[in-house]
Amino acid sequence: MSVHVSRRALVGGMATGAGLMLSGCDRIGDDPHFRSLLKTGEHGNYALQRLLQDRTALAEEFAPSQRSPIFRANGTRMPSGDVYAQHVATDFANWQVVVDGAVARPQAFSLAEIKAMPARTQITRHDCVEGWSAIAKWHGVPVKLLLDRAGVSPQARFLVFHCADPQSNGTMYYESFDLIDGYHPQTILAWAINDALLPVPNGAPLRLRVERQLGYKQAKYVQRIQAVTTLAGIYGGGGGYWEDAAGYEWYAGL
Ligand SMILES: Nc1nc2c(c(=O)[nH]1)N[C@H]1C(S)=C(S)[C@@H](COP(=O)(O)O)O[C@H]1N2
Ligand SMILES: [Mo]
Repeated sequence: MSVHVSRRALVGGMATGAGLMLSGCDRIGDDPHFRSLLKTGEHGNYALQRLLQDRTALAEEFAPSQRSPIFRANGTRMPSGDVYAQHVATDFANWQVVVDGAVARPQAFSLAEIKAMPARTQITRHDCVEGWSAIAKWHGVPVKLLLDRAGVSPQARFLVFHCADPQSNGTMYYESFDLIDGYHPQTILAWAINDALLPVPNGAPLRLRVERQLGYKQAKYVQRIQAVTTLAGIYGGGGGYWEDAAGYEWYAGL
């Protein structure tokens, strides 16, 4: 059994265990913080995983031969608008990633700077809730290195990834997660897939890989990382485009 499958099995098994623990352990069951976490339906999965899983564990990595013959594109395949078209025409020479919000030193990284930074390579499996998975090799800068340059404030709790593709509801695609995933060693801004520069349909010039979460968390066309203390007030407040638009789980942990 692969590590990945056993982790899923573990979550299922642990959920049952938590039920037993709740009824059997008054001290945790009475803790108001714990109770409110469990009561918040959309954060129930997150609460359980925080309690019961090692969130710093690595996602399974694969051998080059296990890669899928193609890595399809899903969602936006070409961001609309003149600004992105201009970036395509200039080979993304002027693309920047801003790191701001609850940070000591707001930064703007050029694409060239990001490509010159230490990179991580990982062959991982992408799981889309629409019912497909694919294994690919990703290469890019650990998000931790960008965060360290910016100096994330002690009060910051979440990272919001702002994308360059407008959605039909008038907002931009965005996603967010907590700092455990932000500092996770496999959380990278990838600029290459399968040894080639990231193509436009897969999020050129930079897309997120946050390997312990599902496909819709893997923000493409990333242009800003905003550290925040709360997700309230950011678009619909759900922490992501699909969370706001369709009620997807904010914590999409694998
Ligand atoms: N900016 C942006 N990021 C996005 C999306 C999108 O439409 N726009 N789609 C998401 C979904 S649902 C999936 S499954 C993956 C698809 O990545 P791919 O196009 O490289 O296969 O990107 C995610 N990130
Ligand atoms: Mo997806």
